[in-house]
Amino acid sequence: MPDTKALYTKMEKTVLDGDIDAAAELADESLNQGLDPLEVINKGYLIGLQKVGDLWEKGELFLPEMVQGAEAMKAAMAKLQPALLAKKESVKTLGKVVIGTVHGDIHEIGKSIVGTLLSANGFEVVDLGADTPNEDFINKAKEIDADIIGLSALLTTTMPEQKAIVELIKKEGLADKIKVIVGGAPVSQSWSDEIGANGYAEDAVAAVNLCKSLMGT
Ligand code: B1M
Repeated sequence: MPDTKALYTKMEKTVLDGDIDAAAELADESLNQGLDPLEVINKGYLIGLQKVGDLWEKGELFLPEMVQGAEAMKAAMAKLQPALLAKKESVKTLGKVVIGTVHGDIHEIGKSIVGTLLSANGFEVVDLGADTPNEDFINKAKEIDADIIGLSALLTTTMPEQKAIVELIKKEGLADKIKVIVGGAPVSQSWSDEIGANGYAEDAVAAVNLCKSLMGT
């Protein structure tokens, strides 16, 4: 019986060390062992990334090391994402979602996990990437006739972009048609209420449940 806990600890360390090759190799190993990719992300790599952020905040780690840790996390994600999508539960499209990280914010890992999990659960997802101009969300949503716009923000300084986009949607008279959900580490339910978004999700699983409930599924 493989020692899963030891594997998660090794994964955590690859992110702390910024070891891209080892992170990818361990992701392969976990897939070979048949482990759940979401659990692997949450219990392995993400713990490492959390620690990287904490150490950086304390000044015990420098920005290039935080970048390297994120690159290791992304290398693992590249291996695990196809496995997450392969678990697709529904053949019917539950709704169309345009997702991205807001303007001025280059954090993309959480948004990508949310987008992947939405796809895996039957949503049609267009991921606009990070640092996305506000109008791009609206234009893409109009173009594909989206039901939901998902806005990720990881910086307190970029949260106001979420508010600006909610206002833009109202100004364009699209609020009855397009729902807006918000998320990201500094975001909260009270912020969502304050800016008039249609919902807040704490993590990717909650985002799937929120989108399902907004679609009445
Ligand atoms: Co930056 N960074 N970073 N960073 N970074 C944070 C966010 C920070 C908290 C670190 C810290 O101080 N401890 C801090 C923000 C402080 C604040 O404003 N509150 C910070 C800072 C300050 C910065 C810079 C300004 C640093 C600098 O240059 N001086 C700079 C900003 C650049 C910019 O964007 N303009 C910067 C840069 C970077 C890197 C490039 C090095 C890298 C990002 C690489 C990349 O994404 N390609 C990076 C990283 C890796 C982090 C930490 C360590 C990890 C973020 C992450 O990916 N977490 C982070 C510290 C931390 O969070 N502990 C930090 C993992 C991810 C899965 O979680 O994104 O929260 P998260 O997503 C979750 C949920 O939030 C939720 O579901 C996800 C899955 O569970 N969720 C949603 C997210 N989006 C959602 C959308 C939804 C619903 C749910 O609906 C649409």
